[in-house]
Amino acid sequence: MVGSAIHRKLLGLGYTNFITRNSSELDLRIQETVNEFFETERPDYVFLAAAKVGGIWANQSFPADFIYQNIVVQCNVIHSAYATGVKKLLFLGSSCIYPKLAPQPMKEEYLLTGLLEQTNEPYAIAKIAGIKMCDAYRAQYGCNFISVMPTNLYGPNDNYDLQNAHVLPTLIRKFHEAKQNGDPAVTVWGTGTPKREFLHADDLADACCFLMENYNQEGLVNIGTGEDVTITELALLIKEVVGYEGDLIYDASKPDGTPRKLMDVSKLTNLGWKYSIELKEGLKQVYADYLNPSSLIPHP
Ligand code: GFB
Repeated sequence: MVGSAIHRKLLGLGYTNFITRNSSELDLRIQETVNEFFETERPDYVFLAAAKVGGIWANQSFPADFIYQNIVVQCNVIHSAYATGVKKLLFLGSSCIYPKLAPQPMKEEYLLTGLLEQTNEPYAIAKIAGIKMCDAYRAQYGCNFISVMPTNLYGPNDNYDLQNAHVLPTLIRKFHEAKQNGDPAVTVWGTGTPKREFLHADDLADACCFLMENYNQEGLVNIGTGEDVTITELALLIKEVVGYEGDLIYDASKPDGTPRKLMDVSKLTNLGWKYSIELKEGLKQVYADYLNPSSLIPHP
């Protein structure tokens, strides 16, 4: 989802000289393969969007996969980027790197000031390692490697799996299927009270290109809207967009996760960037994509 959005954005900005690989063409978990790829292709600029990602259930169910695959992919790519003289690399992290009970909204300097949320600690630790690796290569070798922390994302090419995906695409599918089947209610996990911030992948891609062109410092930059909604508010919005008439029921046996993770986006705003796709508008867009997947631009 993120890689294809960045590719679309760069095409729109007029860039033409791309080197892309999908996961079946290049397995970033294998160090030798990654070294060979960088030695042969010699990219100048790298967007490291590849990651093992998933929703709260997937993070809880596959903690070993989340910590191992993310650490090994970013180690291989960041080190090869250094070894082959990449001019600049942008590493994508996640808002879950911040402490579970961080003051809200969360500023970049809250990193490593408290305990992490249990449901995604292995993923968060991997992403924190990626930030620290970029900073270490900058400090020791002078590499221009930057880190950006997106909030919860959605957009074309999202994962709609009922069990392992994130809340927004899963609820689109649940409401759509309930409407089609005439089901009386849709099940929402947890209590519905946690708050989440949602950013469209096209806005994220726009911010990544903006930072690739304009930001050259250590540390991290939050990318978000600076606005959040409760899971119940999100569910009601999706219900409206899908046109479902039934009820919501809550499954308290499922985890809520962190109570709130709203990004403080003042660093990015001060650099001159702001999101443009409002949540309701974005939901209408992705629901249209969901209904007509052939309209999607293929993954590069
Ligand atoms: O999007 P989500 O899976 O992950 O869940 P996180 C967000 C909230 O939505 C939780 C609730 O409180 C869920 O209990 N929820 C309600 C649902 N209904 C559903 C449903 O049908 N499916 C899902 N998946 N959730 C992930 C992290 O956290 O967010 C990752 O685990 C990463 O590491 C990612 O940071 C952005 O927002 O809690």
